[in-house]
Amino acid sequence: MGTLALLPTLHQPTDAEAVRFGQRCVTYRELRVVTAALARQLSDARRVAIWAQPKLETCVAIVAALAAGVPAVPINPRLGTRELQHVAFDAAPDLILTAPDVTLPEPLRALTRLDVDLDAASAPMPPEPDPESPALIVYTSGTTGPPKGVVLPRRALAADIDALAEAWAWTAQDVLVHGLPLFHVHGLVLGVLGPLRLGGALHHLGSFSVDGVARELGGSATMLFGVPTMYHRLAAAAERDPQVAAALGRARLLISGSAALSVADHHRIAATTGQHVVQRYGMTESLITCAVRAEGPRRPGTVGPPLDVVALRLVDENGEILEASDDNTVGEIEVAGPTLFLGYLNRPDATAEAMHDGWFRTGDVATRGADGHLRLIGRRTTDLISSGGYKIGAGEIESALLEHPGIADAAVTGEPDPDLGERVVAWVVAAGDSPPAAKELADHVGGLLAAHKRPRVVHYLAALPRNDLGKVLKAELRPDPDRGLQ
Ligand code: MLC
Ligand code: AMP
Repeated sequence: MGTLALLPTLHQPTDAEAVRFGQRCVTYRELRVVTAALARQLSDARRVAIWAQPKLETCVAIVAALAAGVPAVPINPRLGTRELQHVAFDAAPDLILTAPDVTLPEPLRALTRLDVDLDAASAPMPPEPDPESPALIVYTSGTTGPPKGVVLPRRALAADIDALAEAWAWTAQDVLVHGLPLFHVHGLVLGVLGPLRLGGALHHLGSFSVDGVARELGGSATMLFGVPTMYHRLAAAAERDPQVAAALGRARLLISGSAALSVADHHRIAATTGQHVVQRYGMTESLITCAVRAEGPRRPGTVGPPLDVVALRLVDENGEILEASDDNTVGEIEVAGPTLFLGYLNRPDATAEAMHDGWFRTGDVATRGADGHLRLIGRRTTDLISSGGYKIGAGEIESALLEHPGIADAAVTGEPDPDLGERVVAWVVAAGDSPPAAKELADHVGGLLAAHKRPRVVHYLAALPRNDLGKVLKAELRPDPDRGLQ
């Protein structure tokens, strides 16, 4: 098999450990056997959904779909009814792959189900699919409307993992630990396909815990991936418990992404463990585009320079390219290169809006230092809320709130939260005299959408401030002392 394979390790498997979830693990040789057998069962499918619980079966299902060349749609098992209906309709998978003993929710029951069998017998590996063919469809929130399916080709996954391997000297000798979900780029592309492409091992925690991280880094794990909320919790734990600090101190690299790691948490971790957390920046559509290098300077608050294969520029509001490297001039990040997606599924309009002349508009604004390191300042629009590493579209929650009969008008914003980075805040105008309680509204949103999208705070107003065009002026939202907050 040539070097063009996405997962070369499956074509020349060894008895080295590939993926471990607690007591359950597979070697590369075992992974090849089960994935080749499952891939044969997928050969007629046009697209498959994967019920992406944090389990070994999910990793096997993803690898099998990749081996078969069938685009895989990982599904967050905590999605609400509205999101499940949307994904099932939009992605229209022929099959859903799941671990055995799972009860699928109603919106997915009409799909043909295939349970992942870890005891399957050997079969030949299908031929390597075209590098330009779609590999994954990952749903991500925009500012308005339901999440969009980001279609990622095989070459983007391969190019990104290889560039990160170069940046972090990441090799088959590394054992990665994380407790990230398996339906987003961070946990899935970097966290599962990364080690598998490079021939190293993944120890997945099932769900994130400080104790799990400390246990693994105190053992054979060499690298940790996490979102800032996780590092915030690790920083506090390392201050309380010298054993946690010692375990973190042993890591080769601690890597943070998906949201901004605060300078304060960077310093807290450095003070107790001696480790300077490495940040990297990216998006579902572009994969990871910037990273602090393992051997380079680690300035807190920066996400490093662009990866070697990524073209990156800062532009002003008129689209003029900014050449400044003064850590001060602010521009929107645009990226180009082999790590980019193919487009949004069924949304040529949204794809055309996001792309121009081969450049992807990220919507993130940043400055650049003399050393080429980027510092993220925020987003061009405030309608994306960054909570615990998840991106939450304000428009989606506003629509859900308006579906409640007791709500006449609604706006959603984010406000700072020490643990999650930002928390969801709803501003509502009641339809009648007795406004629905905050808990009722949170439950209502949590039923339609994933639980992490529920408003944590609800402000009741007489009317929302709007401009002449009827657009809500979110910067002017203020609590109404007569109506209050819940
Ligand atoms: C969980 N909850 C959240 C939340 N996560 N609420 C708001 N925002 C979040 N992010 C709620 C649950 O609904 C639940 O509510 C309660 O918190 C406890 O649930 P839990 O699962 O025990 O939560 P916890 O362990 O606290 O989760 C925090 C977390 C998690 C940081 C471990 O949010 C997480 O795994 N985040 C990772 C997100 C991620 O992978 N992003 C990558 C996107 S890819 P209740 O009321 O029911 O108790 C990307 C590209 C890139 O962005 O650059 O990487
Ligand atoms: P998603 O589209 O869900 O993949 O989320 C991508 C968004 O996460 C980016 O547009 C950024 O706003 C944010 N993000 C990712 N990494 C970082 C980081 N290291 N620092 C700040 N924001 C980040």
